[in-house]
Amino acid sequence: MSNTGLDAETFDAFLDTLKRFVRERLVPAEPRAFEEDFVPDDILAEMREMGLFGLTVPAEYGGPGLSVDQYLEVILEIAWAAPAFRSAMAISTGIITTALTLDATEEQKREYFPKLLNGAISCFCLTEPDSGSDSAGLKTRAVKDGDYYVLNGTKRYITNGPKGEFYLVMARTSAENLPGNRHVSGFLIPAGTPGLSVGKHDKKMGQRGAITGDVILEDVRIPASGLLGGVEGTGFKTAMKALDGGRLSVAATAIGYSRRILASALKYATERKAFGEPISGFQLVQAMLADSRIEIYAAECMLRDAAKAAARGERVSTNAACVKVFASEMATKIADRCVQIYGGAGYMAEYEAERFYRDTRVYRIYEGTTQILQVVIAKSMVKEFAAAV
Ligand code: COS
Repeated sequence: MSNTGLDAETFDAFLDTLKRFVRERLVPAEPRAFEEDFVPDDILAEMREMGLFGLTVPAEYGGPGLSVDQYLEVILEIAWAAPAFRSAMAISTGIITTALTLDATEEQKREYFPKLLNGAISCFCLTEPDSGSDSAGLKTRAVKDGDYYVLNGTKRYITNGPKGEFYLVMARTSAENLPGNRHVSGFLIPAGTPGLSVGKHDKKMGQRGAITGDVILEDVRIPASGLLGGVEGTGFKTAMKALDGGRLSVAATAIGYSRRILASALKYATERKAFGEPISGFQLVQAMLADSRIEIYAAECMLRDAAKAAARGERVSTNAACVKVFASEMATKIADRCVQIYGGAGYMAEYEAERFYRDTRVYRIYEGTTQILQVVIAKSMVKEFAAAV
């Protein structure tokens, strides 16, 4: 992602258009996205038309080159709609573009950035059946064979897996674990490569339409030019750097969706009457509304602070982890309060409060669980302390 981004006027105009698009096109399309378990084709075409998949492609490769802080404002807006829409585009604009920008060869950038600008759905394949938090423990193997690599393994819970147009696959290029996790390398693999197949859409607790699934590699033979950056052993660091940005994006998603959830709770509270008056007049309901507003404001401040630092080119691993933990934990609390404010109706599937409750739960899990991120934060605190004494 660029450090400068679009000029303020152009960006503000784009954000206004996007806000309208989210409310007028995405929100009304939610029932269809749930029914089809993916973004409906016509909406996907409109998202591509708006260039949403290539927003962060750097200007020197023909993209608008949004800066990190601008990009996160986009995510805050998209996340007002059901997660399906953000999920389809944000792997391309987030983790994938970051990984390509930071670590791809020139040839890879020239091959893959145009695909993103054309709206390619992409996938980041790190997690496996036996490795989630312990991402360096992956088993997928890439073995060099002349000018080729041959990959074998299974990737699990891969966002957009069943619909990917290309995949960034993390695999081990050494059977043994190496210091600094240098046994992990990244590979760019187009869909349709023989031996690469995808599983069914996973059945999940929530987030209907935001699809995940297995990506299976059976003797997938790719030219050595598919090795990310052309160097073995750099994949883990690429993944971690890309995940720093990914965590900011998940935080923005959790905040954007929390705004929607709170708006829904507030509307219901002003309409629903009990004891002869709207329940928004009762102080215990007001406390739930107010606490939610306070937390959203705090999370927005954290996000914008970390985003500005990232846009200045600073490493934000610790603060990205802080805001991801805070915003994801917050979103589940706000969704819980929303159910409480809806009361009996909140437990019924026909009201949106029930869906919000299920949808938000995963924010505390994916792209780093709260517990792994606590480890990341504490480790960096100890390191800073040791360096200071
Ligand atoms: N930016 C740049 N470099 C980073 C980095 C970051 N954010 N995080 C780690 N590194 C580097 C380290 O500096 C180290 O390099 P050196 O050997 O040159 O010093 C190397 O990567 C190994 O780092 P570390 O020793 O911290 O790795 P660990 O094996 O201890 O793993 C955790 C760290 C557990 C934090 C990591 O595996 C992790 O984040 N797991 C969660 C993964 C995840 O989010 N999965 C969700 C699925 S992806 S959708």
